This record gives sequence, C-alpha cells and structure tokens, in this order.
Amino acid sequence: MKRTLCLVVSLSVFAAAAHSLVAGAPQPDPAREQRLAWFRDAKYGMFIHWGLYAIPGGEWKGRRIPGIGEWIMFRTPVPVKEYERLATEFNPVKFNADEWVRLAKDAGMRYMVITSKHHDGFALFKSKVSAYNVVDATPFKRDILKELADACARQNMRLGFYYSQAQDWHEPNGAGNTWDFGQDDKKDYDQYLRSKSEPQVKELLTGYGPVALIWFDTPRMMTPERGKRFTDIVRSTQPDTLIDGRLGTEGDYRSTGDNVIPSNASAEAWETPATINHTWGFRKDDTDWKSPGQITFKLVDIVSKGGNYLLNVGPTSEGVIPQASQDILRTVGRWLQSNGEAIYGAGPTPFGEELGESSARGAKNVRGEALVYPQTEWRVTTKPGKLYFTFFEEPRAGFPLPAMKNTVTRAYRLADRAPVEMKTENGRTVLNVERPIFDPMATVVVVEFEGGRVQR
Ligand code: FHN
Repeated sequence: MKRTLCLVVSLSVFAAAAHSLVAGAPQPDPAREQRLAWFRDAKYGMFIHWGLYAIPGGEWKGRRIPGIGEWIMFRTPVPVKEYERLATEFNPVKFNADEWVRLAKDAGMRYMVITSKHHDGFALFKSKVSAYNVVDATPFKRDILKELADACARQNMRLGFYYSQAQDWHEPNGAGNTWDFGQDDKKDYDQYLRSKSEPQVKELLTGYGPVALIWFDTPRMMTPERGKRFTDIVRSTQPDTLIDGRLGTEGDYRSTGDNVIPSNASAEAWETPATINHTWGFRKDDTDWKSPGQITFKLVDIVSKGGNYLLNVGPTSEGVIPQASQDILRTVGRWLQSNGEAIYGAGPTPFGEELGESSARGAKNVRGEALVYPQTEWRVTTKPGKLYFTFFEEPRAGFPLPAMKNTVTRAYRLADRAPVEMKTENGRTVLNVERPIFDPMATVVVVEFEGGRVQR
C-alpha cells in the first residue's frame, strides 16, 4: 500500500531528486523491494562512528587537527607504526552495549549501524585475517560487535555494519595511505581486497547473526567486477542483508552525500547519513550540537521526501555516547512517542509545493539543477486515507490545505487527538489550528480523507 502511495509523487519531482543523490542507482527488482520493506518503514536509524580515533579526539601531540575526527590519521598525517600504538591504549571500560541499544530505542530509532572497520583499518571485531582488531590488539580484548549484536537481539533492534571496503590506511595495498605506502595506482589493490576486505565482510556476515545492512563507503578504485565480488559475498551469505549506495556498484538503496537532504521527493529508497554536530568520530572540541527541533525538522523533511535519516553519534574512547547527544536524541524520541504514526511506515508528500519554490528566473546551481528556495513552515507525510501535516511554525489562522479532489472528513492533533476545526472556503478545506500552537517544536495535525490516496 505504501508503495502505491509512493507512486503518487510526480515524475518531475522524482527526476529532480535523482540528480541530488550519489551513485548506486538501483534498477527495479521485486526481490530487492522485499528486502527493503523493513528499511522503508523504519525511517530513522543510529549511525555510530567509533574506533581508535576517539582517543586523540581531534588533537595530535597537543596540536588541533581540523576536520572530521575519524580522519585524524590522514589529516596529520600519522605513520602506521605510530597510529597503531593507539590500540594498546584502547580500553573503553564504560562501554555497555545494552545502554547504547536502549538509547537508540528511547530515541525512536529503528536500526543501528556501527563502524566495524573505518578507513584507519582497525576492526571493532575479532578477525582471523587481521590481528589489527579490538580483541587481538587492545587491552580491552572484548568483541564489541558481538556484544552489540547480542544486545540488539535481546532488545529487538536491527543492526548493520559500516565497512570501509576500499580505503584502509593500515594496509600497504589498501587505498588512501600515500604517506607510508606511496601512490594508490602503484598498489596491488586486489591483494588487499582479497586478503582483508572481502574475508572481513564474510566474517561480519557469518559471526554476528542477522545483519540488517552493510554500509560500504568511499568506493575508490571499485570497478564493477570488484563491486560484484562484494555483492556475491553478501547475497550468498545473507540474502536479506541490504547493501547501501556506496559500494561502487549498484546497491539496494541510494545514499545521499553526507548531510545532504535532497530538495524533492523520490519514490526510490534512499538514506541521508548525517552528523549531530560536525564530526562523525568523537572530537573533544566539537560541541556544536543540532537542537532537537532541528533534528525533528530534518527527520520529518526526509520522511516527507521518501527517505531515511541515519543520524550519527561519536562515542568517547571510554565508550560513552556524549551526554549532549543522548539528551538531544531522547528529546526527539519523546516527540516520536506521541507523533511516530506520522513517521514510521509513512509515505512521502503527495503535494511538493511546501518544500520550496523554484527560482522564478530558472537559475541553476553548479550541477545544473534548478535552484530551489526551501520553505520550512510545514511538511506532510501520508498513509492510506490520512495526511499528517507537521507544523514547525504556527500556521496562519486559516490554513488552507493544498488543493485536492478528495473529501476531507476529519482533522485532529496527533499527540492528544484533540479535534481541529475545519471549514470550506472556495472549495478548499481550511484548518483552524489552535493558538498558541500545541507543540512549538513540531505539531502534527492528521487530516482524514475519502478515497485512500490524494487526487489532485
Ligand atoms: O570518509 C567517510 C567519513 O569519515 C564518514 O564515515 C562518512 C559517513 O558518511 N563517510 C565518508 C565520507 O563521505
């Protein structure tokens, strides 16, 4: 049913969106649609970037290294032999997998994705093919992914693994480390893929129960043939596991650029990975958090365009998710407790005019896309016979619904079911949303209508 609703998004809206998303465009495929069913419903997930880089936290030998925290080895740059020593210090004694999963649940998130191995090459799981992992190389010795997988199983949470398939700054033949190992194009890249990357992906798919998805990233030097080797491993080991849009060959859904939210709706499955401050891996100096209101807006905006929001936290080297992140996530989670019906399993907007206005003079951005001036007053999501209008600002006293042919039967606030007055003016339904607005952060009004789906 939801998919039927997706199709009401106009073709022009769909075409415009296709340009704002990165490569990995999936072709229509019924088996894929089946695999994607949970993902399309889930809408909101927790991304976790955690690794050795949490120890320096953006600072190397007293020097502040600008940029995202998990790139410190590259940005400094730090030789492998020196960076490796961080493993001997990695002892996150406050790590508690159940607490992390509990936080994701409180936040209203429906899946979690953790960096099993980021570009620095260090694995958060026991690996037979590389001793550079949390069990063999640290005093902690505990398999973090195992503990998280068990906690997710206990608390009924889907778990996926981020895996940096191409960049591996620890390996002589992995992509990215030019300061120790020279130019990438001189490396025996397939040697690295076959000896570490591919077998580790297999380990992830065989040792940790059902894997919701593998989140590949930065597909440098990934030819279709190399990509297919990974796809074959995933499909032959866990056929239901999703592949994101950054393998370098076709995935199951599109991944946008980091923190990029497309201007328009799209019928295909897609996901925005996003930071809650400005880094993925922990940085001591980054406390510029997005507010719960900003996060809520982004979530509703994304869902109203047919996508998923994968919001990141960067735990400290002790294993603690920064308190500020926790507080923000829980505030949004409380909003979701009373308004989640507008999010989970909801389809995109059948309108589109609320998203923004195209430049009157046909101005284009650098990529040749039509410039859209975004509007942020309200968004709408859908279920059969229902429209969920989320207001981020108090709407004008008489709020005219976008033109539609269906008869509107009822309107009420989602959080407390209080009726919302309606009248008809010039053939349009007009809502009288109570002032001051019920929840200034985001108030959802449900509009019920006849006919199942919107006819314009
Ligand atoms: O280089 C990575 C970065 O560290 C981070 O993991 C993000 C998350 O989407 N992905 C890459 C950059 O796009």
